[in-house]
Amino acid sequence: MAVLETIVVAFWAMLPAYVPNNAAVLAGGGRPIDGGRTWGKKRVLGDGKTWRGTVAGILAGMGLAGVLNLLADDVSAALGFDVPTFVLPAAIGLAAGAMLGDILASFLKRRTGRQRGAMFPGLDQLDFVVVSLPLTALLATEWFFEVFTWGVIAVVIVLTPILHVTTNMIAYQLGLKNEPW
Ligand code: CTP
Ligand code: K
Ligand code: MG
Repeated sequence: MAVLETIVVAFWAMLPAYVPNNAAVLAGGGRPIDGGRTWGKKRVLGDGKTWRGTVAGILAGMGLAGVLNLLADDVSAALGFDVPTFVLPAAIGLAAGAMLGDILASFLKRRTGRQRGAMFPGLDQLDFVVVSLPLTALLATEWFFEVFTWGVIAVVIVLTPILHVTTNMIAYQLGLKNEPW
């Protein structure tokens, strides 16, 4: 695979995992998942992980996978190489895995004494990849190994932190997010 093709395929395949976090920021609010409960005097997850944000994030990621499926033929024809379409278990794995990774990251942040919104470099940028890729490999094994070649995985690991930092800075500048990370 050519380098540009690898980058485009990686970005396309990861879009259903990228969008949930941003959708959660827009939709978040209401009842926190942990219901305000603490563990060892610290919140289990904190007020930044809500049911509304999580459900909206998963639906946004899965919805986007559906839209990309509709566009795939035209985009592939225009680019001269195939972008992948998403089978349902892959869409679920990418979207739900992204939200689950973010939730697990908050769990770790609270256990290490970080308040809601505190920075955790590395974890903040890759939490959703660490869970969404293995979950997708589990739920849609054949699809996963067809799309996520080593080259694509390498691009994802490099591209994701860059995109994450950029989108969060934009969301912060627009007043949608409380912190620029
Ligand atoms: N959000 C949500 N539900 C989620 C994830 C995010 O409602 N599952 C919303 C919350 O309003 C949250 C905002 O999106 O404050 C930003 O998300 P994030 O940066 O992940 O949360 P933080 O507030 O920084 O909290 P934490 O320290 O736990 O990451
Ligand atoms: K986060
Ligand atoms: Mg945050």
